Amino acid sequence: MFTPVKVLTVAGSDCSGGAGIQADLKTFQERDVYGMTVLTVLVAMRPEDWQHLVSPVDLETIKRQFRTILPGIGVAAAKTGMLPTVEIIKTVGQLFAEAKVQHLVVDPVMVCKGTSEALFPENTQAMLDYLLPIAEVVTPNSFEAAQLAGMDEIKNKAEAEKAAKRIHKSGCKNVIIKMARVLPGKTADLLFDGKECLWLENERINTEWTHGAGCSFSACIAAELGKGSTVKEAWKCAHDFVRAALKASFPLNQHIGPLYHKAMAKNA
Ligand code: PXL
Repeated sequence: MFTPVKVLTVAGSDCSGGAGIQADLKTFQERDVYGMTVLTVLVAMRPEDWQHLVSPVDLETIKRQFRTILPGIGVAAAKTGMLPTVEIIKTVGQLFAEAKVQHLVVDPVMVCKGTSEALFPENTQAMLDYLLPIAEVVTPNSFEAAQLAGMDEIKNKAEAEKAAKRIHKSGCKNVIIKMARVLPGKTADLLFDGKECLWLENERINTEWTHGAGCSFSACIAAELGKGSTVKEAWKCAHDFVRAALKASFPLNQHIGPLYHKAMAKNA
């Protein structure tokens, strides 16, 4: 009998299909794990200007979905994505703390591609209080890392290392900071595991169609941890997976373009 590796994402729906739950499920499928979902918010976009319209799911419905999966089914690993309110962050943190999931990846979503302002700035403290202490890995981009670390901005590698060390103090075991657009011509990811800073660097892929890259990155890490990889292995796999999917990304309309999740399998 086939026994799948079961992985959960607690995140928002991006009805355009590129980010959120939709990106997570596409990633889980590509990484050969069985994906399950707890929906926290529904995001729609105004067709004229692609402004994001956000409808949070009520707490009782979030709890009901969560309990279907934990304790109802069980998971090898889980990730969180967009959690739109302080109450939802707190509730999800408490549910995970009770459920004692072996591998939890927290993607501290604060901004969406296509919108410039931070979506929920007041949520940063709630993530530090309720989610980071129970996370095995947190995957901020440079903006989110600066917010979590209480810094103005991250402009170079030294500042990223400083931020990672500060964020690590919140109790999260591993901090991965994605520096996609900070260093000239390069992308770089930093992993700080409490002991050493490791860097993965590559030339930047020149595309504006990057929607869902962060979601897919954290989903891939969760999938690989669920299959038994170490954090370092899962990180490298996610880095390569997202790079391949970004090289083959495509526009949906004039506003938005997602990754092509099948790229690695097809060698596209
Ligand atoms: O890419 C961040 C993100 C995460 N989750 C949902 C989103 C977005 C951006 O649009 O809609 C549901």
